[in-house]
Amino acid sequence: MGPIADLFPANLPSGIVHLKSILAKDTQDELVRATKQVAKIAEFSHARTKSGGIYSAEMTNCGEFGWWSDAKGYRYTDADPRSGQPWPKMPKSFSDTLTRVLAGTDRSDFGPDACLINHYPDGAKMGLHQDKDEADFSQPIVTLSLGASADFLIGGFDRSDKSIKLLVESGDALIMGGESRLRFHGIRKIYPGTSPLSDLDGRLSLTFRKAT
Ligand SMILES: O=C(O)CCC(=O)C(=O)O
Repeated sequence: MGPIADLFPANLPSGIVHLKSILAKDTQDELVRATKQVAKIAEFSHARTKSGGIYSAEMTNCGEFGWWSDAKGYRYTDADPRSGQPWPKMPKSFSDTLTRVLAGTDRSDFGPDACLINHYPDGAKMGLHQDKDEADFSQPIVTLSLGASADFLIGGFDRSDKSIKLLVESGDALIMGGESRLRFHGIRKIYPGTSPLSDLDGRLSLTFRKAT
């Protein structure tokens, strides 16, 4: 674990906690390795939006449930809609790391059953959206960032509300919960060539959720 001096930076909206440099380099490398194992079973692909567009980030999932999007809409499924096979199990390194990251926060009891993994090649982004396909909005979304740095946008509760940008870097964690659980958010841009991890081009976000 890294320094804790920046654990609670000022002026983030209530319910958003940015844990800067919380993951040691060898932990980040292990999470990348585990992600590659997941992707051998459920490969990354560019999901379709409900309206027929295509996400520029590639996605896959692990855990009991996975989030997916296609012509049928946005939803959690217990099997990969592309193959009909169950999503790969959540790697132990994912759950162990999450437990360590959340120890000492008021979210130490968070028990996700899903992890949506986004891979952003250079140039990819994610438009402002709300995460609202989960059953219980009292449960947070916790994201671990790996690889290239990115501008994470935090908006309001209407898409048109002003957003602020937060630089997220490899080894950071971000908790979105409480009053901020349903804020619009997205990824404005990836900073090409900034991944400190030799086995990762672009950016990975491991987004832990409680789907049910
Ligand atoms: O990549 C990120 O940090 C954000 C991902 C995101 O907003 C999502 O998966 O809903």
